[in-house]
Amino acid sequence: MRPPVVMGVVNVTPDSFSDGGRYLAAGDAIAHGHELVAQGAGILDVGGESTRPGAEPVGAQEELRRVAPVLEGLADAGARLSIDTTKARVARAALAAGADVVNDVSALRFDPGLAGVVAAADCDVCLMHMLGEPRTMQQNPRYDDVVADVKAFLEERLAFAVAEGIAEERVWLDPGIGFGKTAAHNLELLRRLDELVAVGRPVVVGTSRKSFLGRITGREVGERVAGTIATSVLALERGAAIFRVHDVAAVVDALAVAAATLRADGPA
Ligand code: PMM
Repeated sequence: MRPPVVMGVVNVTPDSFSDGGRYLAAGDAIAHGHELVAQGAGILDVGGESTRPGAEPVGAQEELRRVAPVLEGLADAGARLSIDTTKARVARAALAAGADVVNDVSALRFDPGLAGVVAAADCDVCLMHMLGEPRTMQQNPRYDDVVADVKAFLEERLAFAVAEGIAEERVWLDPGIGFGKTAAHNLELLRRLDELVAVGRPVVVGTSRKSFLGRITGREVGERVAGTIATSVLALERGAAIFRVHDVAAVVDALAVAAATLRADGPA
């Protein structure tokens, strides 16, 4: 098993569900990114558009105004930089500013130009499952079999990416926890994550502070680190490779212990 990689979240948005508005000033976002690297993040995921349920879309110009100075300020932070965007224009500028991962919650569905940008840059790309779009995705989501449906979607998007000239080795897959899913759907995806891992690409999981953890524990958004850890450790055991979280220090420790236990080669 490869060591788990933690992707720390740097949201430069006024309205993200757990940290909206906290790091809207570039200087605050850059300082936060450095702090997450010090805590053990191997990747920083910088985003300028909220994808919370019901969120209104943001234009490319405003998104770039938010993320460009932050990417530049984090270029030498000591972690890989990922740009969380669905837009070709934002991705192209972010890659020029030092990002080398494109994290697209639409899995190359929203902007027909994005696949070409990724192919030309030969960078890594995370393709995430979402039912529909953020404005409407939580309105009565339904599946025949959520795991089979998500797997079929991700396989189709992987084939699309390859047909567009993206190397298969560059693609990461993500079930999109909370994106058009009930709490029961999220739990089933985590329980059967090995079925997505079986596709053969690195699997990214983002449970961090999400509302289904609040449904189970009764905790507010800032108090869901224990739930984030429980789900991350179980996802590791089922083969997840990359963990997108806000509470980096706690999750890094939890995953280090879990990984050592699974490998049975921890400290003597
Ligand atoms: N979740 C959010 C945003 N981007 N990207 C990936 N690949 N996976 C996720 O689960 C994911 C994501 C929403 O969380 P945030 O508003 O706290 O960033």
